[in-house]
Amino acid sequence: MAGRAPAPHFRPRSGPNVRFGVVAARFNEPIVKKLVDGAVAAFTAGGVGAGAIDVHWVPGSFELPLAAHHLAISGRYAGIACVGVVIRGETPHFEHVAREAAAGIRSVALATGIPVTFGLITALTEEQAWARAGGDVGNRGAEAAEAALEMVHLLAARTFARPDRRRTQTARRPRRSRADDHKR
Ligand code: DLZ
Repeated sequence: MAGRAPAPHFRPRSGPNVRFGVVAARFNEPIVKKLVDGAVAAFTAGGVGAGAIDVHWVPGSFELPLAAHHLAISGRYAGIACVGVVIRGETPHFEHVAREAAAGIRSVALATGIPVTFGLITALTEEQAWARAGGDVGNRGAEAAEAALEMVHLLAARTFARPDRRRTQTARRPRRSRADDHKR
């Protein structure tokens, strides 16, 4: 099953000075470069200024979460797209790399509250990877950038930023009044 990403329901636009980061893993570099190009193009199409997109390279996909974490806590970035290519080798090593990259990226997003998105290709062959790096099956880097833009927009929306005060208050335990003290 070739999973082409669904078209976004809407394409949120970002301010030109709102910064976004791309963290790219150098392993399988020629393919990853296509993901970086896709991510940068998607951010630019979303209104992000070319000077407001920083690309940071790390050795491999295993290193993506740590770099993303540093960028996320720097306070410089509204969102971060992680891109990399993990291709199955002769040993299960690639499974560890892919699993740790995915879990790590998820943890960074949850721990920091910054949208950190998953633009990794995990493929059985190089051919499959090329197909997902701007070939027949889309561009995972562009999809990660679009997801970051959408999440930044969503989290900035009033309903997310400011929870309904009434619901918060009714959820609290009622305060005991002085009258209650006299009853005891
Ligand atoms: C070691 C390794 C292997 C076998 N395969 C990949 C891969 O397919 N894609 C990738 O991005 N990185 C791979 N790596 C490198 C690891 O991600 C990591 O850089 C090293 O294990 C050093 O921590």
